[in-house]
Amino acid sequence: MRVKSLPENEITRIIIDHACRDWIENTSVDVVVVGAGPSGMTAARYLARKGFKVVLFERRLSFGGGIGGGGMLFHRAVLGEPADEVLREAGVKLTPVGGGIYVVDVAEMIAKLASSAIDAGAKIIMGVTVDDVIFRDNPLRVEGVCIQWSAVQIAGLHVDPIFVRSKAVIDATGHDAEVISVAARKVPNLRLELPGERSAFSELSEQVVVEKTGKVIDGLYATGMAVAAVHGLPRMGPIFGSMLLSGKKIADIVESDLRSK
Ligand code: 48F
Repeated sequence: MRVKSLPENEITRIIIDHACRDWIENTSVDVVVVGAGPSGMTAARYLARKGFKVVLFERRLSFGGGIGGGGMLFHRAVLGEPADEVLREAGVKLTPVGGGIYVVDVAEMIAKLASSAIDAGAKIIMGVTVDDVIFRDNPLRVEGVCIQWSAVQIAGLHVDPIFVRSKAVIDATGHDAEVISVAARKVPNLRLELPGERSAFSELSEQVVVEKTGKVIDGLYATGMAVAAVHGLPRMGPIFGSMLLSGKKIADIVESDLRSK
């Protein structure tokens, strides 16, 4: 068997050519999702499936956010109905444990949430950190994000970011609600204070995180644990139903806002 290959410079040229095409295509999109955890990948899947142009930026070089750690590194997660439907649609195997609760394997959940978002048409770019928003006033609104290579941030280099414009930005960054936090700090007149999440109360939190999922200001939305940080809600630990349902709900809210414009 002869394995085909290329001269080294050709490998370089093809990579840079195609990566740059992706970047140029994604400088202006319908929706930027920040964070490839359970809520972000779910939101990206449903929005792409609805026909929107979606780019998801993830700081790390891997998918999944808090899924992979399961509960204290035990590689299983639980979730309750009706969130099982979100995983069933992605082909994840669910084992019922009674009372409408299911247990899943975290590696399978990560892989299939990511592949279903990509198959639906969402573009996921890893190794990119969103470090600020673009805003406009009269009326006050968010119109995109500032992005930076995560490696530049980790190295502590002084490098200006670049910009991606969008009709909607979804903060799916988890417990610290990083995008909304920076907007609260740096956008004048927003008058938004983030109380941060509270201690654990899983049953309550699974309910209220989904209920409170929504718009923060025009163009800026919260999903997943970012919702708990914005509204001062309790944490729930390794039960993931609300993360999936919050991602699905924010996709519906963004769709309705974008279609009514
Ligand atoms: O933390 P994460 O999994 O967020 P989530 O969707 O789910 C929370 C659960 O995993 C769990 C829980 C409930 O069951 O308590 O913790 O709310 O995923 C957030 C992702 O966002 C990335 C981060 O690396 C992670 O993969 N991220 C965070 N900040 C940024 C970011 C940023 N500024 N730019 C890009 N990615």
